[in-house]
Amino acid sequence: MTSITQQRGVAIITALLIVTIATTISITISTRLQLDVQRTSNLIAQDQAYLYLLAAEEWSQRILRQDKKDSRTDDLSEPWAFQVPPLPVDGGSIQGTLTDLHSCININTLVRNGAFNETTKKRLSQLFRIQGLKNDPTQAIKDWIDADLDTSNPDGAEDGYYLNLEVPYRTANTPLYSISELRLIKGFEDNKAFQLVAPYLCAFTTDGSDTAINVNTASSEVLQSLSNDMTKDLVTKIIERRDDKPFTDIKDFTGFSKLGTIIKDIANLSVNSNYFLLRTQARIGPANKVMYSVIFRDSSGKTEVRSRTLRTL
Ligand SMILES: [Ca+2]
Ligand SMILES: [Ca+2]
Repeated sequence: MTSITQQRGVAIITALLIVTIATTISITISTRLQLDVQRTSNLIAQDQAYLYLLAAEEWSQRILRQDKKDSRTDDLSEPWAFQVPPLPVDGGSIQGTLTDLHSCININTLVRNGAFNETTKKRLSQLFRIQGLKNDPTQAIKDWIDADLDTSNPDGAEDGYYLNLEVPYRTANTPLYSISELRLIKGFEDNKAFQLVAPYLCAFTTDGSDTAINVNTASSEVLQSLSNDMTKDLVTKIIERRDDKPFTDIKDFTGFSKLGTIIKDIANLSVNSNYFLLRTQARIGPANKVMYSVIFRDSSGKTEVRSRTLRTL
């Protein structure tokens, strides 16, 4: 009897063992399957979000092309400048914002054929002064961009300066790709200085031509940088006037409130724009993608994407 009971006991334990192993195997398989399904659906959502971003890019170019047909000038009351709320799409939402890259000072225009572009130099120096920077970093920015390794006197900086830092690095000696690169340049080690001026600057490369400042879209600070004699009151007047009736050409602008006598250098000023920055964001299921595109629109209204970057600019 004892032997039969013992045998039953062994049989029950063996059966339990087999059930446990079978259960473990099936749980492992189902967990892997679930992970695979999740991974695949994440990838599909990422791809879908990217395609929505490309569609938004095309849509924005259409708006810009239409704008060229509708108007000769560009100002902030036009459809391309509207802030639209997120648009619901299948599985999520999408949002796009176009900004005029002629409303800021393109830092890369500081250097022309290896030398200072005096117009941009004056405007940048004025902007830095208005924004309360203690030292004028224009010479250091020029050295960072120009191809040579000759340090500008007295405030420039080339490899000799940067290689002696605690974490050494070399000068780029090429135009900035992103405004955040400024943080590497002498004078901007302090984040505060960068935060004070970054909203009024942009960094992109053009096909060789200088980027003009569009007086119909430029911010108060950029307008004030156009002359040492430009007062805040005058800037307010300019903005009130262009909100009421955008400037039709530069003569219209300089004729307003005797601006012609205040702004001595009217080079690189315009009332229309060629370069725009598009920021698009798509949220599809678990995917949340952000893309920045620089869109160029030529004088005939044709558009093309000059650069495209995901997540950060
Ligand atoms: Ca327009
Ligand atoms: Ca250099």
